[in-house]
Amino acid sequence: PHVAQRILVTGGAGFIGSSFVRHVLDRTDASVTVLDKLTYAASPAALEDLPADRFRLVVGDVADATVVDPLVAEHDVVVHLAAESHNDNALRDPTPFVQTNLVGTFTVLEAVRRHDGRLHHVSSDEVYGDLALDDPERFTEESAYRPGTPYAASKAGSDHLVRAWVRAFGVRATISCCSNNYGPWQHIEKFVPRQVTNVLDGRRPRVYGDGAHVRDWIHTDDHSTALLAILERGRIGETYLVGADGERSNLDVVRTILRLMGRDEADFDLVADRAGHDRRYAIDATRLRDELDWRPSYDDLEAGLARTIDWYRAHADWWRPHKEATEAAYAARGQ
Ligand code: NAD
Ligand code: TDX
Repeated sequence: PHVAQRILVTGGAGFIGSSFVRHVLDRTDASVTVLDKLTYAASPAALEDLPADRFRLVVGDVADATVVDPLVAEHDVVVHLAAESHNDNALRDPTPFVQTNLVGTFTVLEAVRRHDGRLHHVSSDEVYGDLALDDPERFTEESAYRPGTPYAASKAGSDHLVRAWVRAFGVRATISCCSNNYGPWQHIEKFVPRQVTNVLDGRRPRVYGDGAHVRDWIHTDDHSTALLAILERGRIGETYLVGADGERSNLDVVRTILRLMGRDEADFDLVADRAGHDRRYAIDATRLRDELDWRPSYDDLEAGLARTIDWYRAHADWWRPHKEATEAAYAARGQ
């Protein structure tokens, strides 16, 4: 497929960014520069063995205009993923969320405006708030912004900046709001890899509150193909919701993980709930499917989870050094 020749990917050393970079290099002839601060959440190992003539990593802060401006000038498109991404961390200290997610996005927008670039901004379904468990509705591009968590508010604010820059300054930008991703290279602070690595380490999975909370799961490979479709065929100024009809309760997911790993399905603990815990997210991705002809390749969450479990089993060298400290931070909050 044809996409612009030179793509700048912010946050490209993270979970979704690194998947997207590998997709671009595999499926197009574009070259990629990653700008990443290499925070605790980055996985430079996910970017090893990429073709040196088409790939480069620049270590720097997306909120630093002296770094961002010249990079944006050198590229045809910016795909902006750099963000603080974990809700529990934002409850402990929201400072870097405001700095990176808001000031960082502002910095990118100003550079794109100055150099007349094209921006794709990667956002989250959390900007729409949450739904009741029995609500027949799902989020659509027309849903009202109603963020309920400090992380979601920082992402919603970044989306508002992008929309205003499109309208007021004619910046050429698109936005996507995706549901919960799972797959390889996801930090073990997040729900699926935390529970999988708990089981691999002989710990019991830990589910917040009553566990009835619903998330709409999508494999990160499918998020990456959606981002490519939007880059190739998306309409400037539009928002696209990305989801793969994967609504499941947290209880259901943890029981599936336990079963796939050969353990008793009841072998987990209910622990202290997350403050302001959103009840349910659900995406209606009709626009993406109909307008851009996108389809997910994983339509079976159980099969996707099985492959993900195998991946974590095979990559203990990557995650195990971080396991103790990640669990200690949770334990301090009774989670
Ligand atoms: P991640 O935490 O795995 O990766 C984020 C990356 O951004 C890391 O490599 C980190 O080093 C980098 N980064 C952080 N602050 C930076 C800064 N100031 N300057 C430069 N780089 C910085 O996150 P992820 O799960 O891969 O999410 C990527 C994007 O997708 C985020 O914008 C997130 O809001 C969005 N998103 C995530 C999900 C999900 O389920 N994980 C769902 C929808 C949207
Ligand atoms: O140990 C846990 N136990 C538990 O019950 C953890 C870490 C989470 N949970 C629950 C909270 C949520 O209901 O599991 C669900 C998923 O939690 P997270 O993995 O923290 O994801 P979430 O808060 O839903 O946000 C995710 O999806 C939207 C991403 O982290 C965001 O970056 C994305 O924008």
